[in-house]
Amino acid sequence: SAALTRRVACPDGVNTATNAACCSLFAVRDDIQQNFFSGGQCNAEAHEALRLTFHDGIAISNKAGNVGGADGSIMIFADVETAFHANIGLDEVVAIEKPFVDRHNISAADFIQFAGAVAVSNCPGAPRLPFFLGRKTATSPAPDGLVPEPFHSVVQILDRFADAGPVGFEDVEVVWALSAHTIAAANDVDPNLPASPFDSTPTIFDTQFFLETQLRGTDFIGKGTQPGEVFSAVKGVMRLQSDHLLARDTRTNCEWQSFVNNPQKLHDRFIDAWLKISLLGNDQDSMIDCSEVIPVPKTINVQATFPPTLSNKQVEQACADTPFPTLKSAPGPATAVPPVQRNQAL
Ligand code: HEB
Ligand code: CA
Repeated sequence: SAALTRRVACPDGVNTATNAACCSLFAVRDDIQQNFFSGGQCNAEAHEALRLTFHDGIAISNKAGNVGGADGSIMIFADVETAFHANIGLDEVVAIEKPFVDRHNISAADFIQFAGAVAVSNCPGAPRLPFFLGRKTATSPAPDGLVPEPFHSVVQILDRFADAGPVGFEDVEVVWALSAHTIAAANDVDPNLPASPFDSTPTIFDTQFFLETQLRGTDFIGKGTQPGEVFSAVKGVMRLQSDHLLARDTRTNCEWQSFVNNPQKLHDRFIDAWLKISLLGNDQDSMIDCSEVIPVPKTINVQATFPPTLSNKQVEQACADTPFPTLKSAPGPATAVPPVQRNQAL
């Protein structure tokens, strides 16, 4: 639109912002892009920064009076929270992020969500996530047991999300949030195989995750099953039991399938679900919209495709209302998807 918005010049002499409070975020952004995400990559660190937004945010319970949420507790009380089983591996990303918090004028709570939004912007095809500034700071660690595990049942997972905050998450919103697993890998599910991606395109924010989890699983990525791991359909890809079950459960299967080859829906709904996670325990109306500081992601123009040698024949149709979309198969023989790369300098 051509609406005129009055902008303020930032003290850095380079940037302008709609709210002066957002000015300090430009330097934070440039620092993490350079020194955390290897020059704006959708690498392992970017994935971990996104996972951290979820594990800080979701740790709030309506049953327990809605204390916590996106309050930085996972960093402020890292010794307590990164020892929780569900937070396995997050000690590393917390340790990497901490010095950035220390050298900028930003709270741990805001930094975690800001870094996650910037991280996602590095993944081609991603939506530009909104960022609001001004979270409350944790005064105590979150209790254990609030972060879902891959070996939990669908009922356990949906109940946990429904209990997160005064409003909670509807079943479909859980599916929306799981779009995050399109840019994700597991380091600790099978400790012998770190960086095992959840779809064939872990550096691209596409709909392959929703497609590939609906295919008949044929093998483990490694030597055998780990708690929370099931057969995957693609060599080199790991499938979580939780994703497998949500793709098939009657409460969630049609929503799951609806994302296949629908990048517009993927964008719109992930923005909704992630924003809600990023604000858990906080009041959006009293916060400042600094979304303009988040970089604009590269766009992609791809059709969802079955991985080589696979087709509609391997779909385990779960949604009873709508047939699975008819899609092409990628050409060539089946090749193993490589592990996700990390920033060697960190
Ligand atoms: Fe997630 C990863 C689980 C949700 C984001 N996950 C992951 C893993 C697991 C999980 C197990 C692996 C780890 C390791 O490392 O080993 N999730 C899960 C569950 C759930 C989830 C159970 C519920 C259902 N996520 C989620 C959400 C989000 C996420 C919601 C956001 C939003 N994740 C994530 C990411 C990742 C993950 C990003 C990747 C990381 C890396 O790569 O490192
Ligand atoms: Ca992907």
